[in-house]
Amino acid sequence: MKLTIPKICQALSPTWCPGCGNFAILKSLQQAVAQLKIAYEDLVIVYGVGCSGNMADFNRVYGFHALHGRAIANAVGIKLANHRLKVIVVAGDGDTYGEGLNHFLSAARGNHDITVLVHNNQMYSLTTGQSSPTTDKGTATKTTPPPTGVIEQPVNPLSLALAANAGFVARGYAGNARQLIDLVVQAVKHPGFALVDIFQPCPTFNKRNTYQWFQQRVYDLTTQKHDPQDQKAALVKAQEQEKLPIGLFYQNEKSQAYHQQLPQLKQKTLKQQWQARRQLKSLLKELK
Ligand SMILES: Cc1ncc(C[n+]2csc(CCOP(=O)(O)OP(=O)(O)O)c2C)c(N)n1
Ligand code: SF4
Ligand SMILES: [Mg+2]
Repeated sequence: MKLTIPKICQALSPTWCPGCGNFAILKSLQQAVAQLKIAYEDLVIVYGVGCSGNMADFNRVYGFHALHGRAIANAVGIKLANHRLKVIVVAGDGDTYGEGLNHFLSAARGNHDITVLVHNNQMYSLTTGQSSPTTDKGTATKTTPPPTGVIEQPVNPLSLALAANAGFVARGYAGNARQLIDLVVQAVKHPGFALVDIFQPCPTFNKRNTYQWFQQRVYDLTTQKHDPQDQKAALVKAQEQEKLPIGLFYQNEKSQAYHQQLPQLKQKTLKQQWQARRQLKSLLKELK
């Protein structure tokens, strides 16, 4: 059974605040999954903990709501257990670039075949607005009060991913759903680690990076002569700060995923091999 929009849509309505960028990301992901014509049993979405991760309640697909900062680790495990599955991660900037940063870099280095969608609202929003690793320097938050606001420089997710040799690096924007759908489709098709960092306005706690703020700064990379196969050019684009490019920064067309390099997984998935060798009864006997 192929996943279609009516099949994916959960009866529960999202509980996000009015105007939250998560609505557009949810709809874009659902559209992308429908376009990809993935079978119900072939998709798993792993969610982080956060407003973003609450999407677990709004998609009717196989899913796993991981611990905060451990969405990517769980996704890698699921992919290695059954590499025939498409595995998508939905997590926040805090989850991915804070608590989960080591897993993010490791999965990129390993070229694990997962698609990571980061709802980057530059804030820990579910816990009511503390600064995250992507909060702009100088921003006043509950944990970084005036007069200084955030003292640290923000991390640059795209530069980090490129430095770790991620094979697919893109940036989307909740205010451009058409482009976002396309980026998610391309990311899921990419054989290897794929990052789509998504600018996600949080009107409740991030009063700085608003829709209006982004509208004045974002521009589509395809309007410039950018070659997505040029990793160095992608690094330069990722460093731009006055204007903010959105689109596909880099794609390694020769990407070979982690599981494709394991001879043990050529014929059968790990799950199939496990079932063949160990029956539950004998396992239980062993544990007695
Ligand atoms: C290990 C751990 N640390 C902290 C928390 C508390 N916590 C829950 S959600 C959250 C912030 C989530 O921020 P982000 O990942 O950016 O998601 P958002 O809510 O912004 O979508 C924090 C700190 C937790 N649940 N587990
Ligand atoms: S707090 Fe921010 S991120 Fe969370 S639901 Fe509300 S607007 Fe969205
Ligand atoms: Mg966040």
